[in-house]
Amino acid sequence: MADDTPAQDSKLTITKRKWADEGKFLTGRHARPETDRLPPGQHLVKNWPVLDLGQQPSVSTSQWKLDVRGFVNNPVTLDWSAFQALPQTNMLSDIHCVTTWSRYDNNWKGVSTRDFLDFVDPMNEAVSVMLTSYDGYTTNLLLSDFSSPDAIIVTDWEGKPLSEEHGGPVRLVVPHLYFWKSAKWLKRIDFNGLDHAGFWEKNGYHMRGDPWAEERYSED
Ligand SMILES: Nc1nc2c(c(=O)[nH]1)N[C@H]1C(S)=C(S)[C@@H](COP(=O)(O)O)O[C@H]1N2
Ligand SMILES: [Mo]
Repeated sequence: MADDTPAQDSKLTITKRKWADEGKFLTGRHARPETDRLPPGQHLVKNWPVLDLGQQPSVSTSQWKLDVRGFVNNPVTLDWSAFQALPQTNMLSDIHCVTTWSRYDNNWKGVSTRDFLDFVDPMNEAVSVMLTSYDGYTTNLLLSDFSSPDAIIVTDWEGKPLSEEHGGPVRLVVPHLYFWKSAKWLKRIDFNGLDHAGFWEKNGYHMRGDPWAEERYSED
């Protein structure tokens, strides 16, 4: 009886089934099974809430600069036109804020962190990045998270320049982590040898912030 059934448990079958479950080789919105799309403890919103420390800096594209320092072979200061000259990418992704709202299908345009990393060329010593913003906000990310294929340094949302309240002219979007990691009004990126804590990470929040693992708060 078992003779004419396909080899359900062969190594290749198991591996391929695992890939199918994980959505391997797919990118963007369908990478996760639809049933697993909303992380635990989150609820869906249709609007886009504004959250920050209450100071929204006004930075025009002509004033805006991004300093890249630390363990990189190309420690640049990019102005708006230098940033626009980098490869431009569109991505669709979901937002998960630690305050429990999630928002699906945000259409971003900007420079993927992969293309950005190709340009600034991190050294082997770099394990983490610290992002610093024009409002004084900081947040830290492991380089392995910053370099995720769906992470993007954005200038546009839904075909329009990113509004000031949402971090324009330039913010980061790292959709696989809680949204506090996605620094608005991006000003500086330091490539560090150690993973130092940023603003919320020093104030009780988790160093990594994976929504599917509910890494909301630090252990102590
Ligand atoms: N520069 C800066 N970036 C920031 C913050 C901030 O206070 N300052 N707040 C973070 C938090 S806690 C969240 S939830 C998101 C909110 O982004 P939004 O206002 O576009 O929804 O921005 C993150 N990035
Ligand atoms: Mo947040």
